[in-house]
Amino acid sequence: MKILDETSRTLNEYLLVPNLTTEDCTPGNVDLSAPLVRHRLGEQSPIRIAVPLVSAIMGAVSSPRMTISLAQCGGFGFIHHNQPITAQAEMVSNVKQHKAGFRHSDINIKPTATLGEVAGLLQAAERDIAAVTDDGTPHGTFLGLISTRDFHPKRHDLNDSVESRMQPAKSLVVADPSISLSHANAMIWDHRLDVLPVVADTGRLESIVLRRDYELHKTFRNETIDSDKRFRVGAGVNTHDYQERIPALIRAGADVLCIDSSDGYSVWQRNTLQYVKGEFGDQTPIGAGNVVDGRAFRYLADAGADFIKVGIGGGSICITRDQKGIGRGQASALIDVVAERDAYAKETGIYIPICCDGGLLSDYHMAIAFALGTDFIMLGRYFARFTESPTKLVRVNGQLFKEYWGEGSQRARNWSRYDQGGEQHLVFEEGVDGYVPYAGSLYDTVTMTIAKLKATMISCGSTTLRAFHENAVLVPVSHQSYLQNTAEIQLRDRPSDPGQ
Ligand code: MZP
Repeated sequence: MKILDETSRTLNEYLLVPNLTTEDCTPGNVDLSAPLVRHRLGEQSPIRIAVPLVSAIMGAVSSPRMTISLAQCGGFGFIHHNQPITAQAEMVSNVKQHKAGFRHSDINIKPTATLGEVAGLLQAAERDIAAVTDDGTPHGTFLGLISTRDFHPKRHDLNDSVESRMQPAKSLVVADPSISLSHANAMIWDHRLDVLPVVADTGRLESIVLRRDYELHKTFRNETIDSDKRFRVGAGVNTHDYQERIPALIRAGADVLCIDSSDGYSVWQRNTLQYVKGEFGDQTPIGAGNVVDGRAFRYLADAGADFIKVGIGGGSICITRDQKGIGRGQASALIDVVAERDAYAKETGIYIPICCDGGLLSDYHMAIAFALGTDFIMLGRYFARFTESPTKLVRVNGQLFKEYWGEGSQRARNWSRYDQGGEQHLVFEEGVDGYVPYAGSLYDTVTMTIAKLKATMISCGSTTLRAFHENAVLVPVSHQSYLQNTAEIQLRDRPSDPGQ
């Protein structure tokens, strides 16, 4: 028996102390790009992501739609493996069939439709925006535009009619369809518009260009998409059927694989890594995990892992700590693994990125994780809240929620993630099945999260994640100051009492 000489700490238990902010520390100068896979020190990782956020390998999170939307924001998604091999391969090839670039709207809706009907149409067509015409056809007079942003539960009643939400047509510029996209976007900027309808000579509505697409286009930076403008996509795998699953995923176009297990410090992960390296060389990068200490990091690094995920028991839907007494506070786990990653890089000249997975309950926890040295972050609950996640939107007591369940719950029964080496079923649960408050489209919230991360880095005098990690000054938070902060948040959230 050995007892570590430390207290297991969560990300919640740290705050950042500002450093000097200099003239070059502006949001425009902050570079959030991160390496995704191993590389030699001093060289660039062969795969980088523009925004260091990746979606969890979970059935309630990473659908093709989520993966594409996240890639459009500069992040990266992993299609889950708790499904037959052909179904997962189909999802991967679905993502690869989409070409990155500007998305146009071709849905036309009658102005008499209710917002609920429009929401249904948009969801079915996997679109965010639709045009409203007077007779509901592309030939009708163009009246306005409606987007999924209008369905944000806090802002609008679902029973409002489209007409009451339409933007006045005079605020829109109508352009000839032969104009180039760059010209269209220049017009959007000049006229300070969010959208630009493109209309054919016949007066028929052809397409719509969104300002947001233009902004997202600028964040692609070639790291998130390879030369044929296809989105990059990841896929989860397990340590059981990998000899059949992995070749099928590679054929379907998966760019990166990740062995998905609640406890990655096992000979089964080493065998899977060695199979991939033996069969496919360095052609197909593969991550491993999850681990919570330096020993496990080194074991998987030596076995060939291209990145390593950190975190056991910290997931918002996870009850592994209660069921098995296994885990470690996410901050303590990161500090240990980051130290081993850096020591490994110094010894071998090979840098293996690490991914902080779970235990991130708010945006500032992400900033703490980057300050502690994670290269990128995997999120489940955060992404499950959005329109783009594959789960049902439900109304409970007048409020909208999305379903969200753990892979170790009875609902997912992902036995290959929690397998104890016995029969192929879950003996006991390690995850819960619940709901998360609906938060509208991914784009708005991710944009906000990015802005917060940049603001934190600016306060800490850093314009790159590496500099942020090297310069960060952190301080542990006392229990008393944690309680005071929580009380202040509750005070801010309480509606003011008119009687006082
Ligand atoms: P979170 O972002 O919801 O806090 O955590 C997501 C992470 O929790 C996943 O990436 C995965 O590592 C982990 N997870 C998924 N299912 C379970 C479970 O059922 C779980 N226990 O812990």
